[in-house]
Amino acid sequence: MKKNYLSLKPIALAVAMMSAGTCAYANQNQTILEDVVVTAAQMTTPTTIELDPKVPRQPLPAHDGADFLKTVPGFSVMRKAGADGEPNFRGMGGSRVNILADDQNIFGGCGQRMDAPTAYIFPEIYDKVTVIKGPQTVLYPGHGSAATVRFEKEQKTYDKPGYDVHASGLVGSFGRHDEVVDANLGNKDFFATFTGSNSKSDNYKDGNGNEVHSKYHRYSASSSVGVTPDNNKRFELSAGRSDGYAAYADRMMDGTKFLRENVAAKGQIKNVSGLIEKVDFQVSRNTIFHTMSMAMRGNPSSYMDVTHDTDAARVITDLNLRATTKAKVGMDYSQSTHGGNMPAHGYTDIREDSVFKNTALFAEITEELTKGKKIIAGYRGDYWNIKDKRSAMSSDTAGQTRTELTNSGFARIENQLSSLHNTNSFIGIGRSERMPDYWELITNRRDGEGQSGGSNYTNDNSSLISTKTEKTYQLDAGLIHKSSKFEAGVSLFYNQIKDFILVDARNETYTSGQYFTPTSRNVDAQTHGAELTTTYALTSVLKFNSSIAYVKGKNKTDGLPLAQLSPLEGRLALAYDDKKYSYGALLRLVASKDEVAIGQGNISGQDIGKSGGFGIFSLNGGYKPNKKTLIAAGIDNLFDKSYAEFISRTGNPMGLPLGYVRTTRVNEPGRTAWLKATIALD
Ligand SMILES: [Cu+2]
Repeated sequence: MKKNYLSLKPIALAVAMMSAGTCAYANQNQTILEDVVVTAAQMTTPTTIELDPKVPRQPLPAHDGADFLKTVPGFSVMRKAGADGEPNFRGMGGSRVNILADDQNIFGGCGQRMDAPTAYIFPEIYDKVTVIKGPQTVLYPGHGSAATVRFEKEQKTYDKPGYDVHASGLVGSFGRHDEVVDANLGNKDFFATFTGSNSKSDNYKDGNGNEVHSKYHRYSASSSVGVTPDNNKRFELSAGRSDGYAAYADRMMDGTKFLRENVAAKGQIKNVSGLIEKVDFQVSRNTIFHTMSMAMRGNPSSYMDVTHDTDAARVITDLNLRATTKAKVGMDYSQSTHGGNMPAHGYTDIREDSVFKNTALFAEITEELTKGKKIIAGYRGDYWNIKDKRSAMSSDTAGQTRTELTNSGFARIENQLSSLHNTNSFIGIGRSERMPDYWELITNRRDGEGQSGGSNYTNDNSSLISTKTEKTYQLDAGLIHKSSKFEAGVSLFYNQIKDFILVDARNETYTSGQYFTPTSRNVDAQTHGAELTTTYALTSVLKFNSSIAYVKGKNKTDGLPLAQLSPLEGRLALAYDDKKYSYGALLRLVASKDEVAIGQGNISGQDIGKSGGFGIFSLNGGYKPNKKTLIAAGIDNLFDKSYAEFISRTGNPMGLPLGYVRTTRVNEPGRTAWLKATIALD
């Protein structure tokens, strides 16, 4: 009985605080101070969360896009080692979370999924990160069914000669050090930006003191130059390059090259006419060259290279249809070519294996019904053309092309409540039709046939034609309240997923070949859940933050729980901030997980087994000697607890260098101390 009471306590407390807060502190306009060190991101609007990637976070994220999202309730990250984790939102992994850098899709290249798109994204060089929950937008290429995450650079423009520079340096346990600079300058006619980042870490140790094969190094540089002929026009050219390496604790090879090169041309024209408020357009090219090898384990001759090149174009127009009606309409085009070699089998040259072409038209319309009440609806149609370029020896759909039209749409009502002050609510329905991705169609094999006799590759079992599109029908609802002493956000969702693409690697019926190539299976699934965040100002300098994330789901076809759903998680944080000094404490509580579907999951990984609950305690502090400088420090996992997340990869399999301990899952880092200094010059 006592145990039940304890486990329900965070929810009960949060609900009690919500009701107390709404009555006592309604109708005050002042807002609570922002976090100095972010431990749980609060909702910005009922459907979105906006994050400032230049602000320190706890626990200390790896310098990549996935780890950065960990502070958003509902996100979990599958750990492979020190960097390059896989983001998962509400139990949905892989391409269901649409990751965009400057509204461009960066697809990873690795068939074994070493490089999620977020492995190529260094958050701190961006100015804003926006998470849109559910299928409640149709405006972006790659259309995410579970969430859309935009990493954006906000181009600064100058009326007179000026500059803005953000620079930071970080040192931490396990030899970690990061250096980041984001410099912008310009005058009324021109602007230029330069960003650079460098991040390095040695192997970390888990709470038991065991070293994890996890060292990494990442570096990036990018630059853009542009002209602003007048206040309404902006044209820009940009280029960027990043590379690095990362050791992996969950497999027999490491990532020894992650080269991304990017060029883009962008333009914006505002106030074109009374009808056309704004036109944005861009063309871009992203190339990935990734190498996995055993070089970090003393065997450089064992390696494989993969390439993934994406050319894209996009135009979006903001229209003022009437005083109360606004619309965004646009078009996306992309073409992605994937290739690779297999030196172990004598092929050292890169051969193309597939080309994905996508053309999309989209429109989103907003109608203001009355003051504070609006309806937003959108439609996106994507036309797909996917060609299998493998040889007849490695695919029984060699030379074949699949074409498909996918339809996605949503409608929601947003309402400023008259009964509760400073409170916005929304309810929306959405349908998202997701084309299977490269991994689901080309890397994996099809369902319904036995093992192909121990052959090297998927051979005669291509899933190109057989794997159906995934249709998500989702109801989203939310409420957000902000007043001077209390803020709260609740979001709820319920869905039915027809033809959910389950990656099944349970046993030899579902896998084949020396790489245990798993199957892409269509099953019917259902998930539901909620996220809840609250902030309560105890005094003018002391506040209490809490968050809860919950998701539950089932695989109806197999009569099993749906795999890769994170357990219930809650965070409680106390933060003191007198604008010069700040102190914070964070307790993260994760429940145990008994409902599992071992061997099933998504392109990132599958369920390993049940997992136990844990609580992790962390501390942070900050010092602001002036408005431009912040020195922040933290100790994550203060009590050096040994633990692993439920969503994780199997730890240290065969093939690791001597001296590493095999664990069921890749263990999280033990006690980690860090110090970060940030300065802004303008
Ligand atoms: Cu790889």
